[in-house]
Amino acid sequence: MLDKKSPLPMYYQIEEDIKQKIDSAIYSERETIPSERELSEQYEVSRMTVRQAVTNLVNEGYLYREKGKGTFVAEKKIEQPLQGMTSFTEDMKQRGMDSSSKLLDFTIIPPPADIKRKLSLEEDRQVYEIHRIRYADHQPMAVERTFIPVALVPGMQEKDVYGSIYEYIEKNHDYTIHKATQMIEATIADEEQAELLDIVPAAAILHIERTSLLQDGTPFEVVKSSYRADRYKFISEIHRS
Ligand code: 16G
Repeated sequence: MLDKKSPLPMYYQIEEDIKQKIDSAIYSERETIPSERELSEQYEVSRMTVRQAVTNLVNEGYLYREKGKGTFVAEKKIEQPLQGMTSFTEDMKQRGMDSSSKLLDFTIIPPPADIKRKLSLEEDRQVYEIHRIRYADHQPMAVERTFIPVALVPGMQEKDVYGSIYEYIEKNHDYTIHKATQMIEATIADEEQAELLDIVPAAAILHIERTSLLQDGTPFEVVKSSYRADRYKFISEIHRS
């Protein structure tokens, strides 16, 4: 129950109480929470106070509203550490989730100028352009556009990229994947991305671009991906001393 004498505002105490109920699965993921009327009776506060708490939790991604249906508990975001250079397949495996991909396109093209530069390619070199939707437990998490020099990985075919590209490269060539630089930027989904990711247009997405190197310093991929911001958060550990 709320502490009416506390200096903490009522709406804040309600938020904390609802968060605690989500954590302890009293309110389960994808299920509705009680209505505003029920909550205001339960906490003995006005509906406006309840609405403020619920709106804050919606804005923070703990809850979501569906028109005419009510307010639901959001699924917990996947926490992705920004250490260690892992593949999507490895990340999902570590979490005990099932990973899969849908191949949207697999072509060989002359690289666009920025890709050519990032992959340090000479004239007339071609790249694979691989466009995939990545799923975790059958839910779309990201769309990825991967560019890999054909000369580095000759003979790669569509069937080789349904699973892990990193596994394919390391198993079929004498390569060790070493490190990458990665940029993360906030954007909103356009119509196409929204459809592929099963989110509403203009929903928040995280645009990530990775350029990866082999052990000998050769750049072997540039990946442009769009991750669902409602399902992903990136965590980094930082040290001061
Ligand atoms: C991750 C990487 C992506 C890489 C892919 C390989 C990020 C943001 N992206 O999705 O750059 O190409 O893994 O995954 O982490 P795979 O080996 O399962 O195909």
